[in-house]
Amino acid sequence: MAPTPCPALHWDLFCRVVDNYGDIGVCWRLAADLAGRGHTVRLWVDDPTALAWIAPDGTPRVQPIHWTDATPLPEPGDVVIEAFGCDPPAAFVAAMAACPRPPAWINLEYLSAEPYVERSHRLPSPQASGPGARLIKWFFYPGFTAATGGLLREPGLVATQAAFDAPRWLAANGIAPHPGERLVSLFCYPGAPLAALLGRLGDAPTLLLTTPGPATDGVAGLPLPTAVRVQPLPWLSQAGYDRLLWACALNLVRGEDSFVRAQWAGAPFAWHIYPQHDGAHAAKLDAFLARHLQGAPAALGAAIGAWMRAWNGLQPELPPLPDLQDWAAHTRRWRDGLCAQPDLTTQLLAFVCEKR
Ligand code: TRH
Repeated sequence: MAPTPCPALHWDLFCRVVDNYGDIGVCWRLAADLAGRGHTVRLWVDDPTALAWIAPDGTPRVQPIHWTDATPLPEPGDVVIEAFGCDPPAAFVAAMAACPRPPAWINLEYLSAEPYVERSHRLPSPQASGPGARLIKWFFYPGFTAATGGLLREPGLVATQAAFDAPRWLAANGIAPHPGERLVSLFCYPGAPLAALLGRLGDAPTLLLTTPGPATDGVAGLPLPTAVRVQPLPWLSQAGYDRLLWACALNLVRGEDSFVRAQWAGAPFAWHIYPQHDGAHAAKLDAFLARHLQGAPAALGAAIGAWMRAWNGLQPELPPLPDLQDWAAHTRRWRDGLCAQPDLTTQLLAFVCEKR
């Protein structure tokens, strides 16, 4: 049966910046994607600072709202998304409950390839008490399989990337690789084995493009192999960062949103996973690797897996880089498989239309 077309809806998307930029990065992607499909979005964010570089020009139909305890609360829209379990204000939830037709209420969760995601996706959480008593909050999980909510992938992404003029974009952004130099982007947390990375990159002429923060700070002062040059970058807009990923031969990414965007870029990537004190990130990385490397030639799969585990300090020594051409071919196959699945926003729209 064809999915019911969803009318243009009014969305309230709540985001708390816990740390770094992934919370607001994911929420901005979702808000912009919804707006691109004709919906209007109020993006409530407790710390909008990063929007100044993530989305310097904003986008039509997305209204960022600096969310503080004093922010006046309007009537809820048609859909309320709380990102990563950040509770909307109690008075807002009470207003939702008082609506003749309450908004669909969705908790958009973190991305993981672990099996609990398929079990938990689309589960209801009936509210037994509190301001939202009798409302149902629904869990919506991004993921890599058909039994999950999929990944954010705005319409037109593949075509835009295919038409991308890398040399022109690089020149416009002051990035001038020498002839024969490969480009590598670096976005990581503190603690990445950067000295070992530089050593491994030294096997071929490389221009390493470092992002602000731990990447640029961590590389500064380290001895460089003769084949490696380093260029620190300013913060780019999200659209600019995407293009950086499209232009590079290898992308070292982190967190959630840059990790997903590297997969759409289709170039070899390594994920620096957000480290958790209880060590839970190791299982999360391994769950991703198991899925991602399924179907890769055995030696290549083992090499990519070992490299990513070592990049995350989960095995002692950073091995030589896997062959970048073979790695690229595998990454493109993986991307094509993901592209065959419906994207997260499409699935979210169908879910909302079903539940309203
Ligand atoms: O910044 P991150 O590490 O974010 C998060 C948070 O740590 C969060 O608490 C954690 O739970 C989550 O990861 C898993 O990495 P991420 O998700 O890649 O977010 C970075 C965002 O910044 C992403 O939207 C891309 C964007 N970005 C730019 O727009 N320009 C840039 O120049 C760079 C380097 C990134």
